[in-house]
Amino acid sequence: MSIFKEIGPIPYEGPASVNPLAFKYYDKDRVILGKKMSEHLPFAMAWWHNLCAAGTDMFGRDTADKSFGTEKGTMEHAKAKVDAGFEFMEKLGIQYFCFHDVDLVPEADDIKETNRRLDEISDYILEKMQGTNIKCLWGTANMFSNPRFMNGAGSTNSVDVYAFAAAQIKKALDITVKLGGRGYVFWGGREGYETLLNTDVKFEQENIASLMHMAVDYGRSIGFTGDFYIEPKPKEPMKHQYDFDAATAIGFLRQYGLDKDFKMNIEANHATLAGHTFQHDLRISAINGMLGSIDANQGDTLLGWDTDEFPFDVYEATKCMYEVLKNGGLTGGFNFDSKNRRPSYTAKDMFYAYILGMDTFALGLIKAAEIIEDGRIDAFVKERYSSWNGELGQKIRAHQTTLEELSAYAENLGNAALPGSGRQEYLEAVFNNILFLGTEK
Ligand code: XLS
Ligand code: NI
Ligand code: NI
Repeated sequence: MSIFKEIGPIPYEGPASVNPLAFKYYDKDRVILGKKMSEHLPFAMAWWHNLCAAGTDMFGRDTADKSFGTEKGTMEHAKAKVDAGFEFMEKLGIQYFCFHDVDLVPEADDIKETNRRLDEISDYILEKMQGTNIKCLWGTANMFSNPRFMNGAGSTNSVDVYAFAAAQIKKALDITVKLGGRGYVFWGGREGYETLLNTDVKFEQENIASLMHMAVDYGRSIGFTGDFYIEPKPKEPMKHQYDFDAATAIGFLRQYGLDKDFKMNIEANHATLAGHTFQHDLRISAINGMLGSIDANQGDTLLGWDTDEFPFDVYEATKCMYEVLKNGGLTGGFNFDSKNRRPSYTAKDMFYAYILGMDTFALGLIKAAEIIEDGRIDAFVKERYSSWNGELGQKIRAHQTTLEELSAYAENLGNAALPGSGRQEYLEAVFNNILFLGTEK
């Protein structure tokens, strides 16, 4: 039984096509730098935005109908979401999905019953997976919606709530492993504080770390070989969130000895909320060996919250793919943690949104590869540091000099010449040149 009857499989038709239900750039078998596009871009559908969220915001109720012909809040609805999700992914050629436990089933009052429902639905998902290439990219536990998590999960002031968080993580790990998940995410939405007048930050951070250690121990004990991820975000819903940005999260992981098991899941809109560019947080993760996965979306610079828009900014996608290519790819993938704008409420809009996102990243991949092959930007960066190639630079890099020696050297120079020009405008012109190659008349 088809849910999206009016929509067929989405073909690749190329940039000249005007068919809105076709890819213009995402050509899954096209080879870029020796690898197929589909391997460079392991796209994932976010269960929550695509199959659950229906447009409710702070000021108004649902605009979209995501009942899929059933009554919401029932197991029948949970199964209809699976049917819809698989049909959707197959029609778009998406090979992965990401989920929170409570996206899959309605939460019961008793966690034992919720867990039973999770067993039932994951059996159903496993059945659906057969005969397809679709797998789980990552799973996570929603430890922010239920009122019990008002003060956080790992950071809560209540030891009972902490135990509930542990129970949810245990089950979410079980389901992630059962569905072949590549990763497991911690997004600390409520791990933070509103006021220091009531908060013991050190105590809370130590408890979060303990919970993560228990998750690693349990995950490894049931055969989970993938990566754990922290998904940094500076604020929203909390005023101060502990995983502010990649640099902060990496420091936390190192401090508590979690850095071997964890990597970053970088979300574009979270990086910008932290006052960084998306590329900045990708680079910081990459140079620390921790660029694991990406939540592909974009924010709005005029709005100070997580708008989770479908990515259409090709500049940003190109810079992202440049980082990913330089990183040698991802162990995770590209999860569209993105939602349709509230007035785009039809089933067709769901497809348009994913086509937009996938084409934007495909274009970003094509252009990032061209930037690397063109070589002008990489060559400039190399040249910019060329003064380090001499004997002195090599000595400093090898930690074989002292302040005394450098001071004597500087005194000999008398007056240091200015460093070479940064040439930002030249480089930006090169970037544009490569992005818009082919527009000549
Ligand atoms: C919210 C986060 C969330 C995580 C998963 O801002 O992006 O959706 O990706 O819990
Ligand atoms: Ni987000
Ligand atoms: Ni996210």
